[in-house]
Amino acid sequence: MLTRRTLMKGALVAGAYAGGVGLAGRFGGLAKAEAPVTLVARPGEAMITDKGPTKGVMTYGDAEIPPVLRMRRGEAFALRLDNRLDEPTTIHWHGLRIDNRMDGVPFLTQPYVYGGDGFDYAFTPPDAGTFWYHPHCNTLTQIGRGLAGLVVVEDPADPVFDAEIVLNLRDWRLGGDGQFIAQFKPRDAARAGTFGTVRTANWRQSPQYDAPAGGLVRLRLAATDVTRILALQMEGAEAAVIALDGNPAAERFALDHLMIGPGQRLDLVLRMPDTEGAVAALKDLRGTKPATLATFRAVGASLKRDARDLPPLTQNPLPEPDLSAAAEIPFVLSASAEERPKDGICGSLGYNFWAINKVPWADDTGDPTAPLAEMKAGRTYIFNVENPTPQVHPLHLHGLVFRPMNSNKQAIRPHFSDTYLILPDEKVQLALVADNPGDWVFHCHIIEHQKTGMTSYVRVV
Ligand SMILES: [Cu+2]
Repeated sequence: MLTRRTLMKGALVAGAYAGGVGLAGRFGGLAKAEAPVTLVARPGEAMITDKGPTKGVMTYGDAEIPPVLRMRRGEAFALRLDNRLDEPTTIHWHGLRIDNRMDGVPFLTQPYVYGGDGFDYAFTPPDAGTFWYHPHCNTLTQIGRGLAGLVVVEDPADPVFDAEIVLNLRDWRLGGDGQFIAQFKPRDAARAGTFGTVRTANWRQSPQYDAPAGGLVRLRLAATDVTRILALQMEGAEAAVIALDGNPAAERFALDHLMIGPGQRLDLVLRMPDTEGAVAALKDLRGTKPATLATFRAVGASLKRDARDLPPLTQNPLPEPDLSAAAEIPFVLSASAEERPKDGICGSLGYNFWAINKVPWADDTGDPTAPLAEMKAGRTYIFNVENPTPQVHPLHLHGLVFRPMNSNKQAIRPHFSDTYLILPDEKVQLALVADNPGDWVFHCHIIEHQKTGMTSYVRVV
């Protein structure tokens, strides 16, 4: 019997593959020809719960969910943002080491894009991997209501998988009727942030994807939520991490309660069960109630692959820090408590609860504070970051990549990243080469923390 739910599930599984392939043709193909792609930011509605459409959603493109934008490493990509929202917006390309003018931070790197206006983004991604895109204006509302999509930068030399599944992991702040409720509570913004009420993967609650039995699946996932930190585990199948935050892991390792925060990405190799119909589940084990984020069902006769036969990913051309000649810069996170104007062009939450080096940043204004540091292009720097606050903070640096080192709280796998999840009472060093000129924002990616002061920027000249 066909119920509405089975119809939706059927459409969803078809969409997982058709969506990927269709968009590769639409975006990847056009980008190769260097014809501009237009991406419309617009209001909409979406079937997130079984209570009927959620109204007041914000999305990109024609479909309900923002498209996966596919690019190729070293090939020019161009996209025109067409803003049909009735408020200003921009696009930030999270993790892509591109020209500062394309970074999407209002005032600091580009003008606000008002409703009815557009902006042309054009760049050549230097690194392959899994990234994402989102606004950098009125961010709590705009990401909270839907504006977050994934970017896949392909490298033709990467190993071939039997399937690829892209997962956009996020929550929604919805009431029992499936409609938006207040996006945040001030007392929670001063703590871990305000949590969503409905958890989704690709805007569906615990969706199921089909993949070849015994096959190797490349699972690309991004934590795009404004608040929630995840502890990920795969049940019912082997899964190993092959890339962290876009860049290949030095050695692959089993996925075992791995914590990732807003802004972070993981690439996994999932070895599907051999038995047709067997189901593997991606779970979040953080917090009191474990959640199944998505499931993967084995279909067909087993391909009998062995994950050990998979060659490593191609390395990205990342600048290796020269620690013998590094200058050190201190960054101390702290709490703050003051009111602030509620009328920012890109939205204000009305408070400062947080600061970096005791300065709460009035972000999204035309009058930012001075940069916290000025770095000379080509030199190595070490950010000595301290978190004396009782909260975990996913710290994101635009435009540059760093190597985390020497934490007093956690073992660090050698890798390059753009987002570091710093624990309470942790001190860590982030080593980087300042090889990309411009003003680069450094902020917490728990958006309520970002928007209430935990934001700053560094300048590379
Ligand atoms: Cu934070």
